[in-house]
Amino acid sequence: MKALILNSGLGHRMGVLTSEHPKCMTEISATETILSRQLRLIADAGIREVVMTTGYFHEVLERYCDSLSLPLEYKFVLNPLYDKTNYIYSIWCARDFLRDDDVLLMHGDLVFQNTVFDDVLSFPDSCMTVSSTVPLPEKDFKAVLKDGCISKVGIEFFEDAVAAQPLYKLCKADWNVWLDRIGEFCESGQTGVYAENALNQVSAACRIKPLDVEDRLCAEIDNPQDLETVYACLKEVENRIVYMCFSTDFIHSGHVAIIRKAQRLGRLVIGVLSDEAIASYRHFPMIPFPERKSLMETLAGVYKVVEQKTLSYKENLLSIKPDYVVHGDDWREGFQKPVRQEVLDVLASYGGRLVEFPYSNDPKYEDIEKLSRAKLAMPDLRRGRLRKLIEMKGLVTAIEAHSGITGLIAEKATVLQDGKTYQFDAMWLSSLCDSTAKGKPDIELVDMTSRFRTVDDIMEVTTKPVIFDGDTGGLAEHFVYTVRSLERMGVSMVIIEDKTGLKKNSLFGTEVVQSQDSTENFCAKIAAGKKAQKTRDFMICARIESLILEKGMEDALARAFAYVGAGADAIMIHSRKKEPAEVFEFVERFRADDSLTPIVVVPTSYNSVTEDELKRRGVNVVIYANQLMRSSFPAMMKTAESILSHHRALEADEFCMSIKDIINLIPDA
Ligand code: SPV
Ligand code: MG
Repeated sequence: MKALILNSGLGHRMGVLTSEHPKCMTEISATETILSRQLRLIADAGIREVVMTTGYFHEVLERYCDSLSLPLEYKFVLNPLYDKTNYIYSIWCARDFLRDDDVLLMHGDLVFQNTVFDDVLSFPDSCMTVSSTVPLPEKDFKAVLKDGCISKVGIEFFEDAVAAQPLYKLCKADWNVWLDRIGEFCESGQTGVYAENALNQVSAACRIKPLDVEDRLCAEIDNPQDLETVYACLKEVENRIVYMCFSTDFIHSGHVAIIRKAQRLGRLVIGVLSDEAIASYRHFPMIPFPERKSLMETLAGVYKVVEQKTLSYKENLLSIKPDYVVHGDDWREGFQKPVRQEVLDVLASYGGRLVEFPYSNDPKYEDIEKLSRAKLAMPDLRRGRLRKLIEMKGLVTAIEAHSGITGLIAEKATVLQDGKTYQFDAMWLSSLCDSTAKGKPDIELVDMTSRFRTVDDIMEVTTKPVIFDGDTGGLAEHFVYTVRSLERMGVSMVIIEDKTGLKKNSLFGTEVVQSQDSTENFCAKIAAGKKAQKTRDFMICARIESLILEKGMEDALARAFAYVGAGADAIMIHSRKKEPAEVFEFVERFRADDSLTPIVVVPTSYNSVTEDELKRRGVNVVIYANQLMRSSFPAMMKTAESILSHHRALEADEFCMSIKDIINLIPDA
């Protein structure tokens, strides 16, 4: 496509402003003239060839264009009769450069918004800009519409007309028809009329469609008053604030494209989603917030970068009050739909607008995303993430997983509530559930090789950190090998309980014979484990069974401090009481002396306590230790009984997930 800019006229009505240069060189902002703005937009759009008709001050004009140093090739065509003819003749003078391509035609005194220009360029057919909202001008162009096309353009038409501005995109075939008629006019001496007079005779063959710019800026500057209006309007347009939010770890060309589009609407403020918000909505960010913020700050044309603390835009929108929010149209459906609705509601409350661009789901971008997810699953990256999450969130939640499929539930389950998303942060490799899944009692009967196999099954399909239930840890001489193996696999934390001999599940309490290890022995086991580990990331958590075994609070606390002294990275206090009182007391007293060591709890029996309450009291990790297993068993039993009683599977179908959903749950490799 070529641009054709008509600059042969002088613009007498501009007075002294055009005493030394043509009208197109009039300043319309602190940094731009009408012409420099047009040329910059043309160059930014990737158009290279500009045909410019000249007349008054043609040498000044040519020098000025060169001085702008834009990546454009100019063909200046001087209309030798510039003071006696209209631009119809200037076009005719330039005809040899204008036949072989689509043409973007504009008058040299036209100022338009970026987005108007974008819409003209992306219009699929030949078009002319019109406005259905601007009142019909007395002395300027109006277009008469017929059958969805422009049938006449001129200043004398008022019926069935809309205000029109001489900014056209003309497809080659349409343009050649018009150009031929321009030639006929000029050859018959009609050089003092508008080029549109020729168009009006061939409009049925040209089929130029109206492009309604409504109230966006697209105006000619004819006199100093127009200039003042455009000056103010441009300033307002360019000061508009545009808001976009990013959660990405990396910037690909799709992001850059949408950023460029957003920048054309005004000053771009980018919200960068906080680490915590990303971790609870998608996956742990590969790159921490300060780095992601700097990345955005380095992008050309970004006005400001701010933190967005939640998936909800509300807080930032109410404080920034952007004129526009820009987003891909992919959030109209699915998980982010309510977030979008909230954005629309907030924008409506103060008159802002949502602009959605088509979402590009280029497989190339999906591959990059997949690659980044795959990295999250790698042992070295996964292992340290639990510690980071504890530091970042204060309280992390883990749900039990005992197979690949339950791992996927732990990985994917998401709830959106009050503009926030909730997911589990980590997975708990429960000995109870791992044993139960194999139909075996929780007595350290399932050996480590088999337990590691479960870890591997889960890790293969997930990215979240794993907390391993190490039971008693066995002999210290064996425990050191367990630590090394878990660490190598990318497990983040092993929890070992201070019991000895034949271990039984803690929820039996004193109903069965269970013996607690001596503090000294257990400390030695912790110390041996700490010495064996190779990385700083891996955590050994000491689980205190004193309350389960009714040995009293003092014993629990004394052991807790001793275990921390032996090197434990965290303490788990277990209780099987219906109420959390003893756990609260333990936490309060432990925290009085130790404000740092993470505390882990398993609220299975005292399950009415909320995460908020536990966090407030100083707990750092909440493990939902067996709920997936316990809920799956009755569901499966019900299905089995239904099939048995009906002698067919039809009635059980309503309890079952569809095959399609189950297939979708399993990711492709
Ligand atoms: C497990 O889940 O295996 C545990 C926690 O050790 S509990 O069952 O509560 O003892
Ligand atoms: Mg266990």
